Amino acid sequence: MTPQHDPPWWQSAVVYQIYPRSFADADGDGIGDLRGIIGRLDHLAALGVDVLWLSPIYPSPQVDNGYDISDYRDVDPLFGTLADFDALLAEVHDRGMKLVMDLVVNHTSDEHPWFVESRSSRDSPKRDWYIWRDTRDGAEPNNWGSLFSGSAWEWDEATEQYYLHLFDRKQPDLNWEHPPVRKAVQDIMSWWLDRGVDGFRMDVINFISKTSGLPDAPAIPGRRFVVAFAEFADGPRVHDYLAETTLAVFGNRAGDFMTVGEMPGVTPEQARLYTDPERGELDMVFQFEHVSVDHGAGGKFDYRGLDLVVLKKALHRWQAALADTGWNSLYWNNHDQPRVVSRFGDDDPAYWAASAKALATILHGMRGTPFVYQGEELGMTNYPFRTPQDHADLEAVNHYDDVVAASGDAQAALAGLAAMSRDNARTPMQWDGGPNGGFSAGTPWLPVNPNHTWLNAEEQVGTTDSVFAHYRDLIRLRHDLPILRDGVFTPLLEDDPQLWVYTRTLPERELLVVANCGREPRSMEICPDWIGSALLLGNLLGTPTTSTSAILDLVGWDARIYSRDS
Ligand code: TEU
Repeated sequence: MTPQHDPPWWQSAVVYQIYPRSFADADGDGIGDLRGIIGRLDHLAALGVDVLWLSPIYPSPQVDNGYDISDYRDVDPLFGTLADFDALLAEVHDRGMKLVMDLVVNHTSDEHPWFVESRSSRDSPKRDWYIWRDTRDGAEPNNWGSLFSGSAWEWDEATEQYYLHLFDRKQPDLNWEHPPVRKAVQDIMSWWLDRGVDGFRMDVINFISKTSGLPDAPAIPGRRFVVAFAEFADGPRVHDYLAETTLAVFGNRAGDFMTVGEMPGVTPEQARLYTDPERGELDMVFQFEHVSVDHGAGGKFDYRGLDLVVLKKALHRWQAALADTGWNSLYWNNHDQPRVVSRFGDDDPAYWAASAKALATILHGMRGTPFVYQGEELGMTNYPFRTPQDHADLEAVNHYDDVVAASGDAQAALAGLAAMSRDNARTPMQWDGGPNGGFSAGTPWLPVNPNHTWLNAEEQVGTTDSVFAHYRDLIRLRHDLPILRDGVFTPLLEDDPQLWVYTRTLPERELLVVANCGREPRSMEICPDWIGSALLLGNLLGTPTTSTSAILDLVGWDARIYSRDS
């Protein structure tokens, strides 16, 4: 039997996120599917990842690409069948990997039978499953805005009340205060665990408890609706709900599984509570501070570019906050974020590979569980979006329509979308240089990035100095070196606008991670203890295998991990 105090398995694991719609299309309809994933599992085994997280595959009207679920216990025919799912799970387990599901239970689709029943009449037994309110002075019940533009309330003509939707109007929020809702969620989770899955990524799970009375958010001049994070994120009963769910679903088997809660707006103080193992809520959370550093005052599409010091401090704050209690997730990318090599790196062909590897080195050297989003291991870049019609995502389309309706600057809006649109992450996986990048024999639902002719898996897997090889090496280090799990994180040169430097320390060993986050060469003085230490991993060919002097000369986007016994 494993002693209780052993570190949980997911602290030395690396997770890989699959966005099924864009990963691999086996049936040629232009949309990825479960059979497609099965056909590409060897790519993931070669990369060495431990856990696969599948973005939603459940039946859905697909207004938000499956984050609007109409049946929690089946597979959307777009992606296959439950039998395909069972086959996928078996193949994943055969390769020694695990699989976690995306659980979207802050809201359902408005086409879910629960909501259909709920809206059928004010007396419906399911009325209280959602959040219904009367008008206030003939208008919306409060000033909350949807994260996808406009009001967070939708008027229901038939029953003459509004329902709350923090996202699209086709994503009504569930009422977690109503005990049968919580029981229904637990039953869904148990159903998937019985099928053999290894855990859950829980969508916007810090939004499930709203401030009682649903008060107005402080007004913002010039805005009718306000995205009221303070009123719905980390609300009064969220910790109770999570502890109750975890206990009911996992009981004393929690250690076998992995849970990660997606939490826009979460503070480090809250995250310590969510991830304190003593409290039995979640294993880790996705925080958003480091992926919000380039947002201007007008929001994410008011993109203002990168300040490296701000980015460093955001991530360092989280390293410090969860050093003693709780656990960090580490991510640059997911299906909601632009591609990191274009965003914080340099996707000019001269620096593309080095900067993709440097950013990977920085993230994977930190304390926490790293997440790799599909295509990140190849250094996939943002898409060259130009016209409004290029965008498929409802967030982008709504934003553009809002700007045009307000007769704002449409050109600036397009530039913001090009930099920040979620579609940047959602273009198909680039498997090879052939038609549609090897993603589909049909017409892909979003175009494949034209750079697939040279940026693709076939070029990189098996090539020693590829971005893929670098990710594979980082993942191997994570498995081999307990210091990457346990070592104390200490930032250095925090105010340097170009160098990213930190150490990881255990009593017997120390790692030094250095990265030059820019094109210009930089020299850096290291303390004498580090002279003669071994290069564990570098991102450029020809870096000397030991640090021979007190000065490290770093070329553009040079990144290195040194190791020494202490
Ligand atoms: O995202 C939650 C969320 O608030 C953001 O990531 C959001 O998508 C974006 O940043 C708005 O600017 C989760 C899912 O990851 C996302 O795909 C869904 O659209 C959303 O919840 C609703 O389920």
